[in-house]
Amino acid sequence: MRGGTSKGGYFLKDDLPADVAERDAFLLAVMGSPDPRQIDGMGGADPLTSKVAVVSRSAREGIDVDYLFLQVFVDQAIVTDAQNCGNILAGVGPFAIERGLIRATGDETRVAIYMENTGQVAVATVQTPGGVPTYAGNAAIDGVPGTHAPVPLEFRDTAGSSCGALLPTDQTVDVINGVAVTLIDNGMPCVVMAAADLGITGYEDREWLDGATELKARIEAIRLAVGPLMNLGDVTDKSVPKMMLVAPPRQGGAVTVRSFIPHRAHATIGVLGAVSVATACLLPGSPAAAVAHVPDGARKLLSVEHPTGEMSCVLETDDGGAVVSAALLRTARKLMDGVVFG
Ligand code: NQM
Repeated sequence: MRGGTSKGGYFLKDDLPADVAERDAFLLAVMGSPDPRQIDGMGGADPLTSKVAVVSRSAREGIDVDYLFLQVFVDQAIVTDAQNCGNILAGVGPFAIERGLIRATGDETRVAIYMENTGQVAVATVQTPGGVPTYAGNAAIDGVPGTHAPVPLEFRDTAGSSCGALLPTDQTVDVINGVAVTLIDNGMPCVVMAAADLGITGYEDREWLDGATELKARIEAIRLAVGPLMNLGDVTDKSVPKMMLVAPPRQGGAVTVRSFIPHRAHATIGVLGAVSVATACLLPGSPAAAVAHVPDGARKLLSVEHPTGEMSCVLETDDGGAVVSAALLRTARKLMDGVVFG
């Protein structure tokens, strides 16, 4: 399925080996990793198309399904559950209905999803006219051609999803290797820094960023240094934290972002990555706040501009200005249904 601007294999948990090492070996073979071209598998030779959702009926109170996200590295034999994925999340509701894990409840079905990677809950609303998921509709998201059925996603209490606190160092700004950064986790561990401080404009395209060897080495050095500070330990073989380079908006939005996830530039931006960057924009004195245009009011629409458009995040804040919930629009599409061989 395509979920948001990513694509992956969606599996029923019971269809996969229970043993983690066996499961991971199978998934590497399914995707064709490790190989930069993933020629012997289903992966698309890009971290954004080498993803897996493992879905099961939930035994948790008030929750419909459990979702475990797995990132299958393209060119290394690594399968990691150290990150969540809000784009792949968009396909979980329709998949669960298609596979009979839950029943549609009318023309729209709200699906409560427990995200096992971070122990948090998201609610997805799936279009189910006549009790059947539909993928056709009028919703457009940047980074995906055409229009599809809307899949709104709502998140609550995502602060500290993997790092234990919104600001794991308790500070809005840390200086790492001479660069001012905000270490933040509002659903996704992120390092937010001014693109200008890394010597770029922040408006470069993905191809240019992927070819910027020296810039990438500098960013990776910062990433490895902050891993332990963010309670993530040694992040050498992990796909977090995500590295977010921010600049002033150019299309009337709130902020512009170029993200490294972490070794390739993102074609758009991750869902929870965008929530985390948007949250950083609300922190006075942070590198993001210095470039962002933040609207007034407790309910804020922040348009996060990325290499191929924008992603709109609706953030609800409390009296103290802390973000209590986030909502975003995604779409998803079933691409094929069948048997894959590992
Ligand atoms: O941040 C890519 C994606 C993601 C993650 C990544 C995501 C999120 O776009 O919630 O969606 O950051 O590796 O699929």
